[in-house]
Amino acid sequence: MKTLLRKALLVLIVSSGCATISGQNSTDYTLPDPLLMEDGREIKTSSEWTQIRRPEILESFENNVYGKAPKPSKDMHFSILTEDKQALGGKATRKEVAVYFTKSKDNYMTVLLYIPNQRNGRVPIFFGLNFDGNHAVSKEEGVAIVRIQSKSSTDMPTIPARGAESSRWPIEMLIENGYGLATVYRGDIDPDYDDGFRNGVHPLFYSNGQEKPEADEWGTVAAWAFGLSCAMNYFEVDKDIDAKQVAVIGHSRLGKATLWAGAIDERFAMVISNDSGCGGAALSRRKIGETVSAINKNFPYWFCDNFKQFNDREDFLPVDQHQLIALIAPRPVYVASAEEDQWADPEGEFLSAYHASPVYELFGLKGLPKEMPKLSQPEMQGHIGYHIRPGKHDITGYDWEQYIKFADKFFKK
Ligand code: GTR
Repeated sequence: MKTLLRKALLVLIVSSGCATISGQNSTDYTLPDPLLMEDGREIKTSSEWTQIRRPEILESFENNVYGKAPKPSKDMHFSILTEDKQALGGKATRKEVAVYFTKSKDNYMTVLLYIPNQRNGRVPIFFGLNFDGNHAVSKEEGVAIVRIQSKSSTDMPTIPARGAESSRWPIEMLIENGYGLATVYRGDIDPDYDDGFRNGVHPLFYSNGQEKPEADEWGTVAAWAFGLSCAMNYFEVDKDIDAKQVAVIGHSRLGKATLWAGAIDERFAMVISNDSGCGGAALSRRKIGETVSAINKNFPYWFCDNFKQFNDREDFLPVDQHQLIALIAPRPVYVASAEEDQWADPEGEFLSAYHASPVYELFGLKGLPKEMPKLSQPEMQGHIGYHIRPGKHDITGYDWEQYIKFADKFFKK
């Protein structure tokens, strides 16, 4: 009965193009309308969206949330470090590729790649950052243990065991389904602790005399997104990879970086957010679970400094996260939640994907229906997919099964 009442209380009023949502769980809020230009005019066509509204929203996210980042450098270059054509018992070719961020050989990230040996031509790939090092993704001895970063500026790094993160990366399942997998250790791009931006990629791009990013310049999430784009430059020259079929995927904080990478870099053909929560798929204005002030307090280096102006002032944010998802249109996007992951606000993740739908509809595509899918009932009929599964904050085999089904729809027509 209580749930019914709560549901009945969740009313959606569409007034002058803005959705005002009220419910028992969250305070009332009004979402900024993706289809209203800053001068108040309404967007009516997909070309108006692409030419006018999309750049407005993108710029606002850059200035207020993630910060501006450089484009991958023209001096970027690559080298194949290792190649094993008989990986996974002969099912795959495994490569490790150094992606140098600039002309220098000093700063690079290592892309670990698995390509199915049974293939006709280039293959679509799933690509995502990992938490603990490439050797933690795969149990194979041949994978190098890269420079694992410490968890803070004072701790000594501890090296996770080989395969420690392998439950999150079902490499064989992907290979059997005809997909390649590419992954990079987040710490290769920017270590995940606050060191005043002295390490990682930021200093490589400072202007003369600059010591840290400006208030509207990139934090760590944007740096990770930058790394994802750099890897994309490599995929474009690898003859085994179909660079037009790269699904970028990320869990949690890396899901935030993934959505942002998908928004700024339209070369990513599909974007998948797994439990990305605050600063990812979840609507900030709901203030449920992790809030803007909580995330800025605990991780002051993830977003740009300007984002801190919205601590406890979410309603003043010129954007909200449904617009981040809308920036991915018309490319397919998938948002997933876990029931016990209340910190990431599953309903807020769903609502944000749902409120991106009008932009997909401009392109004549289907977004999400209004009703939040029930547990373990994935919705993927349109270009926006969503599921919520039982269990904790994690990325599981069940999540991957849905992502493969969704990718099959678009990549294996
Ligand atoms: C939490 C953080 C979340 C999420 C998560 C993770 O501590 O509050 O925003 O990113 O970490 O990355 O696992």
